[in-house]
Amino acid sequence: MSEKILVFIPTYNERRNAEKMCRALRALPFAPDVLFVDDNSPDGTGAILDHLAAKDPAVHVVHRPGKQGIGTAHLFGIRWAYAQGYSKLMTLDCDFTHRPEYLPQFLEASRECDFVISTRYGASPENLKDWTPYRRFLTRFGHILTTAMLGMTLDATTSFRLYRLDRIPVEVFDDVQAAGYAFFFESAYILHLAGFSIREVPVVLPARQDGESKMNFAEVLASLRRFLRLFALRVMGPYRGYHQRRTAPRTQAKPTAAGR
Ligand SMILES: Nc1nc2c(ncn2[C@@H]2O[C@H](COP(=O)(O)OP(=O)(O)OP(=O)(O)O)[C@@H](O)[C@H]2O)c(=O)[nH]1
Ligand SMILES: [Mg+2]
Repeated sequence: MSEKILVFIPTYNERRNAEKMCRALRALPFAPDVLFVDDNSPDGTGAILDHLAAKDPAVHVVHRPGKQGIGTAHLFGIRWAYAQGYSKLMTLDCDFTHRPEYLPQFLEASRECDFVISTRYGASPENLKDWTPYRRFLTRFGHILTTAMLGMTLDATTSFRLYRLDRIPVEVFDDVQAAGYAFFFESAYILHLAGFSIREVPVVLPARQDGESKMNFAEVLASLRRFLRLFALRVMGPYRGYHQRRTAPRTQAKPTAAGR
């Protein structure tokens, strides 16, 4: 079966990155279709994206009326990709911390698994060296919580990933509730619990190239609350997620060692 590949990017105030990112993605050897979901960015990113979509039919833009959170944007992108019949969905940020040059490696890794996730912990020790100490601390703290509270070694807080939509049923994503940045570790946890096979691709992450971070203190608190909730569900009893609603056990694609 031929692959139908989509790259999804949420945008909020990415005026200086959007066009460059779109060009970099379309220049990849497999020339993926691209979907942007813009939350009515005050800096005019939406108009730039409309211009790009008007020039290239493989570029799609969805506008939402206001800032609704990075998690709901990703869920929207995932459901949109299923509805349009894509077999693989790659997701990344618009700020060039996630370099499009890695995507062919993701594609290669996806041949043997259901879900590919980047990891900042297997690459060079120089990784994250451009980041501010605060941002580096948040990322490392998130990783400590992922390991200690969810029992996963995956770099679960990253959005730099690939989902095999041809192998993951869309209902899996019904269990993801987080609207903000917690979407990333919650969705990774659900995929991990459900036994989907996961491969990790080591990446080096430079700091954001232009514009400002949207990761604020409210997002940090919301993530902490979600970590606690998932931890409570984990220790108090079976987590009633997709993996328990399944009627038949999965036979294809055995889970790999990654993240177990
Ligand atoms: N549509 C939409 N996009 C968002 C929202 N919040 C963040 N984004 C986008 O999501 C991606 C990640 O946001 P960032 O601000 O880079 O968050 P981060 O990667 O944690 O922070 P830095 O890279 O350190 O700046 C970027 O492409 C943002 O423009 C949102 O509420 N809605
Ligand atoms: Mg970023």
